[in-house]
Amino acid sequence: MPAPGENLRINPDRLWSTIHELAEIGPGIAGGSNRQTLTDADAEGRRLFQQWCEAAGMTMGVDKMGTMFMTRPGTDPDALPVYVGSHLDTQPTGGRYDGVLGVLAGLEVIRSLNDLGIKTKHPIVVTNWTNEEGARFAPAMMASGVFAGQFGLDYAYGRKDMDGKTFGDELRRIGWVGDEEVGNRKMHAYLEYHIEQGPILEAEQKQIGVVTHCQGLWWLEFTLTGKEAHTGSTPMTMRVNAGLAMARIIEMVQTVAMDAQPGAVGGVGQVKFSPNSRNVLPGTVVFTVDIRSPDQAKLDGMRARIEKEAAEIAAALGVGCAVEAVGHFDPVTFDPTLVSRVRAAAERLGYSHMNIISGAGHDACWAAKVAPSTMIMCPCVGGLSHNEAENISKEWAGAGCDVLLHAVLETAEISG
Ligand code: HGY
Ligand code: MN
Ligand code: MN
Repeated sequence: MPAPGENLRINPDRLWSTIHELAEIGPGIAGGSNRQTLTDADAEGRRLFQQWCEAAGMTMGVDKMGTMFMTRPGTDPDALPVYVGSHLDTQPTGGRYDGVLGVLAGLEVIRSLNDLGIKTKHPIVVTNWTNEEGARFAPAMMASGVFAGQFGLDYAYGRKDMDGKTFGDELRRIGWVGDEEVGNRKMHAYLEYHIEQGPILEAEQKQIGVVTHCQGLWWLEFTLTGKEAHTGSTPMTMRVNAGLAMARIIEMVQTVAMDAQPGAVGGVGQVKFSPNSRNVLPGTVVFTVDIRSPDQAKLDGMRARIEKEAAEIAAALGVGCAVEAVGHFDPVTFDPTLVSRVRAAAERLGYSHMNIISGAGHDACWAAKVAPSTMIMCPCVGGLSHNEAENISKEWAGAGCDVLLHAVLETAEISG
């Protein structure tokens, strides 16, 4: 199968304007996005994406996790589709590009193929996975996880947000429960284009990240039980201080991650005090420890040490300690054939590139369980993400989308 010509490129202006039109839906307070999964803003963004795809001649399928599959037919109806995609849901203080770039780059590939009058043997399906972020409902990459058989549908439907609302009720409320069984679709291949969300590509002045692996992850949710008491009149020797235990555990997580260098991270992003009153010692503290490493043994060793030492810290303070793994995937190796196609496309198009391991988790990590999968990355300014100031250039966005076009065409096979 001849590779597409180096002059085959997408329309970067259209990609860029489409990204910023979607950003008008669920705007953040500082220029980014707040389009959390299963909110009204998420529903509005879904409808706009559906309109754009149907205008480009695609038809929509939706599964019982609300994942959107937008199909451009191939010339061989029996050929398994090539899937491209990412996610349209965002963090509460997210940027405009995390996830969105990959979904709308998939749409741009279809729009460009339509402009160029190119048909492919395999159908192409542009995918918007529900709840990639896991910010409102843990775990992250939830819908792609159910699709890959990692979580059951009932488990996913029962997950609750901080206000006690369930995933299932919220999906029904926004009217996006599809009729397809989750995971019935078979993929010829899956490709995901995403911002790096780290500083390496920009620092190395490379336009394209050829993603060979993704680091593994554990999300450990701790529930510490202390004794609610007056912060003023309770003597220090009479306190059962769950807040103090949390602080010591977070300090320990930092030590464990530093001891595991290089190639490990650990931290806490979300804490809930109850009753969360400024002059009441907390009765309960719930927080999630996020640890990651590309090295399986290192990742599991960190988990074991954190759970052991957290129990010791809590016991020394008389604080109850329970832990539940609410998110996990092992380090991922992406498909070597697809990785080579991405690298060859960057080379052919004249874009600087380097191999990279993804620091963030992505739906591609679960897709890799059921189909040959890989990722393409573009730099982001200062490596900043999960922050409203997340920023990329139109040139960076367009370069990665050109590479996606070429890798998809080689995989879906041009047929006229
Ligand atoms: O947590 C992650 O790595 C992804 O952004 N959900
Ligand atoms: Mn993402
Ligand atoms: Mn994200």
